[in-house]
Amino acid sequence: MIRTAVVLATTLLLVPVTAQAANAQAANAQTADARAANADEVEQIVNGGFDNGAAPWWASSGAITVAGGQACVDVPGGTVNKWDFSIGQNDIDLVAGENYRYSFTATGAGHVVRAIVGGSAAPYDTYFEASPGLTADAQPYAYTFTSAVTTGQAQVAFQLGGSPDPWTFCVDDASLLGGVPPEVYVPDTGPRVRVNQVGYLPDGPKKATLVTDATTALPWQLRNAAGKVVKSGRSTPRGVDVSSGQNVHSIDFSGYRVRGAGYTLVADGETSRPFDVDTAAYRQLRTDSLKFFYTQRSGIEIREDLRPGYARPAGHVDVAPNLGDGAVPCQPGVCDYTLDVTGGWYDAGDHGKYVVNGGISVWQVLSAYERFGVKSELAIPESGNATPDVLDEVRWELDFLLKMQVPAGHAYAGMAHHKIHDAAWTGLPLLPHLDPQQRELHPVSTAATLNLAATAAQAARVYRRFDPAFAAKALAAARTAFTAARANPALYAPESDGIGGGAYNDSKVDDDFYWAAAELYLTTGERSYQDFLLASPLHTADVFTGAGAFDWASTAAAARLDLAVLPSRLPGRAQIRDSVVRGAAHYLAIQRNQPYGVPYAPANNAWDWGSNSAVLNNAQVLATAYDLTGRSAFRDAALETMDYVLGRNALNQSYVTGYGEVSSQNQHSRWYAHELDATLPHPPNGSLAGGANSSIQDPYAQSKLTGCVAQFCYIDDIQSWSTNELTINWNSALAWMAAFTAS
Ligand code: 9MR
Repeated sequence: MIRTAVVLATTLLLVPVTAQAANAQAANAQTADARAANADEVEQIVNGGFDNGAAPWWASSGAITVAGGQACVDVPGGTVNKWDFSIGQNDIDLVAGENYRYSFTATGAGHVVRAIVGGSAAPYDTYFEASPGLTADAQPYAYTFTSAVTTGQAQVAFQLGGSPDPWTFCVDDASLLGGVPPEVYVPDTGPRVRVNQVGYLPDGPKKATLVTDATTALPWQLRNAAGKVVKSGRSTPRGVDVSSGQNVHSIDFSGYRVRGAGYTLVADGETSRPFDVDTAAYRQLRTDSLKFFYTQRSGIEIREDLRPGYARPAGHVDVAPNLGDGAVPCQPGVCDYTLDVTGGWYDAGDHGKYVVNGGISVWQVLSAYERFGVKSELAIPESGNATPDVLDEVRWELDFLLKMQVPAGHAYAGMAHHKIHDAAWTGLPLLPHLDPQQRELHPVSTAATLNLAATAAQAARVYRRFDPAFAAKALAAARTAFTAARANPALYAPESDGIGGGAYNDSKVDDDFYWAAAELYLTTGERSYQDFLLASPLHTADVFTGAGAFDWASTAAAARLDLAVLPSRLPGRAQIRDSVVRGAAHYLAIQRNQPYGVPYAPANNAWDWGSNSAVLNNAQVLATAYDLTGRSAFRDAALETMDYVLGRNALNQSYVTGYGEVSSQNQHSRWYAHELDATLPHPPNGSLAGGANSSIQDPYAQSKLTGCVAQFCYIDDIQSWSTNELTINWNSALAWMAAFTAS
């Protein structure tokens, strides 16, 4: 009966399960009755108690058996996606901004089900989802969320597919109660003294942030692992920090330089999480952040001996149920050929491969190589050959990018397809080799073509020493791509093309033209590319005005950094260098204003999707200015940025898996889906989470974080794809800055 469900849900949510709770049940029942009588809380599900047979519930196939007041279905084995078999109910009303409590009792030993509230017709948007692991006994489950939509056509459904073997699912007391009070999610942020939980460089800046109500300076003490006070001082009150809404002080113990582990900082009666004063962890982070890319590889098995715990069969190599990337057709009507686009890196937690995002990632890792000569041993299949591991790793992606170029003899020859991914979004978890979806090439785009031109030109320069034939092939492809882009300068990937994969829409390509011309010029020294880039209005523009200096969509700063740093005979080098230094000064000023030491302050305090990469990319500008000027203020500012990423932040957690006492470990990924399936691993150490995102586009984050202030708009849950995904372009930023810090 529905009323029973209300009582159960209320009891479970508000009162710990104790004897007291049982005694309180009658009182709660009265409260629930009173609320129902006030009509504040309205049940949206019909016959959720299955007291009147099964209608209006439906199942994908087969009968719903109702016995003993609960409903059961036989779930067939051998399906792949969760939604391949469902039981649900349609015609549910939702009102935007209203809070709902979704609760049910379910049985299904060992099976993780996807319980959703979503659209009942294409495109089947998900408004809320949870993935409870069921047991052999009936257990109650309850969740509260805020609807982002108003509709009369929602559905509640239990998606039960994806098991190789048949099993039985039973459900009772299904309830979707509207008008409930919002659930206030309070993150566990631990001690109020916020530090870089990994460590500070012995000769680097050492700053911390204290969250306190105090408005006057407070004493602090630095303690070593034995608890002995080794330094002390007084904090600096900073007022209310906009990025967190907290009243904070800053603490500076840069003068302390003695190497060691297990230090803590004590202030206002709180003891920070422990940290090192050392460089060793950064050498490891440089390696781990680069090792990330091997486990993102498509088209090759991941070897157990190279990545213990992360082995998996090759993904998308034409072995069932994969349809494979060996001969991928275009979306209907887009082209009449197929391409072999095997290989490359999966972009993120999805199975898509995107040229624009591949481009900036390749550029940044190769840039780290060009700047630092990274020689890390990455334990990849190619280790031990004559080429540095980092270049072998990037080659895996470059070969894929080259395959995305339209061959001669076809329409748009020389242009690059924007992306290749599944026709429809796949669910979680789903290992790459188990993806059954049709793969499709999407139309060519100017942005993708210029990403190919820029990175292939850069590759021609970097790989010349190791593989002249590949370098020549890459340069030819880059030239062809640049010419093709000039002939087709306005083919834009649209925002609407986001089904089954990300859109990566980009209709501003003057930056990509500038970047491609710059890389072609730096590699060839040729006059035509020089003339083109000098004529670009971007060449003399301030390209460091964005909240983040560059990203997959905005690449002018990538060009500017390379033109400033790499040798060339380009006229006006001094002005180019000055522009980078001025850009860095801008981010330095922002950082000094931020009590958490982050060189990032977006307009309206609206932190962007993947803010951690914006933060780290800005640090790359700071680090480059240090290279150009030798000014320690820039070096320290770049180093201090790592503090934010590694724990000196409002949530008191590191965003890099395995680094720091508390770190992100449930990033959104279809194969590092430990949170959903205990037999799968967490992401490997050195994986960066996207980070705080004020727009919280995913339903899970919305259910927990609605109303959040900037830094608090993050949750370490696999369902939160808008705050907690991992991607190649975010890890490339981490790798660059880890290399800088380690050097
Ligand atoms: O990183 C991308 C972010 O800048 C965009 O705002 C967002 C929405 O278009 O997409 C992000 O990229 C995702 C991509 O579309 C698909 N793979 C996962 C990426 C990270 O979430």
